[in-house]
Amino acid sequence: MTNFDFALLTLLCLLLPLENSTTATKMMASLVKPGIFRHLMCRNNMYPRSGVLRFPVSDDHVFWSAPYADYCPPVYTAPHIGGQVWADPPLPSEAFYPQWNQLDGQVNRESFHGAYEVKDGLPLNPIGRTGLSGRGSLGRWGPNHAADPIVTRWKRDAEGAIVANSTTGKNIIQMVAIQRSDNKLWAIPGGMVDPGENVSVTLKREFTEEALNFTDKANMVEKFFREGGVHVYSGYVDDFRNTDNAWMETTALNFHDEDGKQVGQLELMAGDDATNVRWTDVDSQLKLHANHADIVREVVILRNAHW
Ligand code: RP5
Repeated sequence: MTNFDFALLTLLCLLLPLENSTTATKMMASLVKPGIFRHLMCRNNMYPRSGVLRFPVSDDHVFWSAPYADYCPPVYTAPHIGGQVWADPPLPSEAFYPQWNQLDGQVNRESFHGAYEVKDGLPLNPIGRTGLSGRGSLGRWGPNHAADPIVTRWKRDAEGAIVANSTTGKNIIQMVAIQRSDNKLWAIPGGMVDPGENVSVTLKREFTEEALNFTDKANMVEKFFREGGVHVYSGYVDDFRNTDNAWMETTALNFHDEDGKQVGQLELMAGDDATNVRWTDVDSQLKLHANHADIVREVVILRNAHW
């Protein structure tokens, strides 16, 4: 599913009245073609850091509207999230009544994709089945909101001239990528938005922690981020931790260092839950965690860079 599909899907959900939700689902199904559908990382595999195998879900069985009489996903919530301040209590509960589809105190339980359904007291993944019930290792029931800073510069040669690709003639853009310690995949250095936190704060904090390891460049980074990023994506993340009842969504902004004299010159240093960090050339071969490459592609389009 491309970002365009997501945008269209969101628009459809907003435009179609509730009584027409079946129509919306059908139109959504027609947009998402089996085989190219991006809901891939959270299906048909072993749940990370567990011995729990997801119940099989074929492309044809992803949507909740598709009958799947035998569907019987295991229930799994990672033991380590119990009692954590960043995690919800278990459900069902006599004492915990989340306010779905809205701001619940400081916790944002709204999805970028419109109102999600709640079945038997549990929120349903807006994209569809994942083969696993419960929260897995995600803290929140329903949407878990993250923020992803895509920090970019132009690739330059030893003389400082911008390097273009010889085939497309377009300039090559580079991004700061971190290697995640949990699945070893390269990724945008994003992180979770804390309750009540402004996304702009999350973006700067996560970059500083994961790509700079809190080094002494705080002032310069502060200024670079304050000058503003360009919004490129808000929506579902095809994250390997997603379940039928808990899933990742993100807001991604591009912070571009046009002359390469700001963040583009900083010495990167991996920190927090990143094991490596580097400037990475961006092109169509880029392989990243979840659907991060699709999100980065939006930056390529925005900057008219080589892909
Ligand atoms: C992805 O996981 C998001 O896009 C974001 O990059 C990241 C947030 O999770 P943690 O890195 O905090 O685990 O789904």
